[in-house]
Amino acid sequence: MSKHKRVLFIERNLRNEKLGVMYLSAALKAAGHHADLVQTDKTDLDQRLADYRPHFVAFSITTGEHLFALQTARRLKQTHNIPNVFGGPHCTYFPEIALEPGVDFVVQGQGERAILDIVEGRAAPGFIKSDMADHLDEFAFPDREIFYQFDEFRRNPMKNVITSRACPYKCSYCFNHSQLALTRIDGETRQWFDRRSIENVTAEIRQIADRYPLEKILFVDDSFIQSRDWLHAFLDGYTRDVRLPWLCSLRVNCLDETLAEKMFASGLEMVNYAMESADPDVQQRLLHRGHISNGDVIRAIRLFDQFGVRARMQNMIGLPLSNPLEDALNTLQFNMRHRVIDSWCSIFQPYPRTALGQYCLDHGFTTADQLRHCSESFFDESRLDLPDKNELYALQKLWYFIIDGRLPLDLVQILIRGRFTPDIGNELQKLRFRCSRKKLYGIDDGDPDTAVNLQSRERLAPLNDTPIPAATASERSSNRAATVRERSSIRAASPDDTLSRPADLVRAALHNAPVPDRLIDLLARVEFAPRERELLHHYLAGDRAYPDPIYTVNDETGELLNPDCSIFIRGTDQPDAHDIRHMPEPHFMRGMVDVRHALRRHDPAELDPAQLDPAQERVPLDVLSHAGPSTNRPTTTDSADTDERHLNQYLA
Ligand code: B12
Ligand code: SF4
Repeated sequence: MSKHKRVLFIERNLRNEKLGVMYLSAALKAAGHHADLVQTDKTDLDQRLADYRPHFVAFSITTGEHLFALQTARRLKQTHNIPNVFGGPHCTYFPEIALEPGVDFVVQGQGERAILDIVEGRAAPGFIKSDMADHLDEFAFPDREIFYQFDEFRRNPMKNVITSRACPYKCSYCFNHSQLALTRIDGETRQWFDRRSIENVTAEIRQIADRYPLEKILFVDDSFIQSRDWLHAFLDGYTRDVRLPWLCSLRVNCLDETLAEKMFASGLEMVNYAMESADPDVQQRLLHRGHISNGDVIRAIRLFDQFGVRARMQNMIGLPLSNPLEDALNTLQFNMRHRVIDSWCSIFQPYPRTALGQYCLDHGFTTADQLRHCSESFFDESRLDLPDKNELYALQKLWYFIIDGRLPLDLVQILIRGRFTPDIGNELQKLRFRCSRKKLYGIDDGDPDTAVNLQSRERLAPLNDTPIPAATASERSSNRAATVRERSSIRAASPDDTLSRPADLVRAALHNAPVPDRLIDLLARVEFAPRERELLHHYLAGDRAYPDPIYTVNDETGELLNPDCSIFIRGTDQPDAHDIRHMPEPHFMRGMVDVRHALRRHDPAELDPAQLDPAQERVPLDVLSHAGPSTNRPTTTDSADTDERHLNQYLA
């Protein structure tokens, strides 16, 4: 039997290149083995197996992809009896996949060394934990050929590169902190973070440029600014040796003017950054993103603007709050007010083994079963038990267009109450991707669906002059008047009007809005209940249907403006923590936000001060009964241990 082994990586259908597979393929090839990749949606797997005759099949999986991988591995075990190897983020965070029937080898953590141990017969089947001992510079450059043998990946002018692994932050919805908890180095569990040398990164990019079409680099590091010193030195090296346009994700709290200017001068073209929620308390307590303030976000938006960097802000809606819609509208308003260029919105999906996933479980927002069947995509409907789920789904689908077209918030609040079928939702999602691609990457392939009536955009007042509702109100009523004149048959807001068909009402409401016609066509297919139709009539007649979201932030500092938001009540199981601002964990969010609501809905002057007395054991506002016990504990792992024991403890 040849000592050089063939490993076949199996994927269903890839839209993005996977650096993990490229790194493993490089490690295998450097040791004299062979590796290849098959996409089962595009190639007949049995034929490929017959042609390639692999010694191992391999699966690189994120959570969600594991179901297909397990099913395929089991089938191949029966039909071909080929040993399989599993690795990738899902195996790192859910190593119990090693216990699934039909699974041979499972690698937790970095796989470069482990895969060689497996194919060269040094590792026994079962669970293998990487010791993370290798420095990233020691790895061979990713084997790009395994992907670029396919034309769609090869000809893509933008290629992925990573300069670091892991991230020092601990956002509650992200898996990163559980990676930190399980990383064992030299026999001890501790935080692990590694970064490549500048020469190593630039040499890799030069090698890609020599071999493949390359116009820009997408750095896929979790956050590109982990160390300013490193980044300054990197930018010097990059400008000297590479000079290609580049894109990255970063945390805006790490950005300053000098760095922004230098990044831009070295070719930074586009950045991804996240605010997630505009409510500082949600950011800090629920999402554990305490390092970033709204003020940081506002400063960063100005810097991007100043240096002409295209920027995409990421937001998350459907959070486990008692009024997630209000939080979402508040965040939407922040995006509009600060003229975010490209705004991205996802629906929060609770992942098991994340702090926020656990929080949702502990506080009755989800069940263990729902958590296990978490979605592969964060554009699906919310899996949480939340109010206004339909509205949140519709808002996510319209988010980009609302911000890009500066739609009035009272109209938005009517539109999202329509019935958005999954079919319409998917169409809107696709349209959003096409429009955003054109706007963010400047790729205009003449797609007529993405065309926007720019004349109507010019008629709108600039957003930063005045707050949005006031700025657009008069504009809107004159637009509406024009619409009404054109349609001449409408006299007043009455259900008997010729515009009583929802489709006509929607078309009239959006008649002059700077949004693609395709969007209006899709919205015209949405069904509206009589109440919403009536509200649309009122809207067309110039009446406000909904007030603006209740709390707002200071444009300069990002702080909350509403004074009642600073009146906070204690939780019920922490007698010392009467003020939510001093509470260390996010488990009071539900109660806290409920209280805010209660306060806002009453005139604070009418509240009996006794009700707010922090000395009281309970607050006599019934909403507080939702606040649950403090059971949110981080996952911990034992330190030095055998791999099997480690797995057992992890599972326990
Ligand atoms: C770039 C990126 C993307 C890109 C590209 C995706 C891709 N598959 O490469 C895009 C934007 C498309 C994306 C989308 C998503 N992503 Co993403 N993404 C990342 C990011 C930031 C970097 C990935 C990367 O290139 N890492 C570098 C490589 C070298 O590391 P690696 O892939 O982990 O591979 C190493 C080991 O895992 C192991 N290994 C990998 N494969 C195999 C196979 C075998 C056989 C073996 C033995 C070992 C092994 O060895 C490799 C080398 O050491 C990571 C965070 C991170 N720092 O890794 C998140 C991350 C992978 N993404 C994540 C998520 C949740 C998603 C989405 C599900 C989001 C969503 N809900 O839509 C989708 C799913 C996409 C998909 N199906 O792959 C999570 C995955 C968590 C999980 N439990 O699976 C991560 C870990 C972020 C996080 N910290 O929470 N993502
Ligand atoms: S900064 Fe990004 S990668 Fe790091 S913990 Fe937060 S969400 Fe995860």
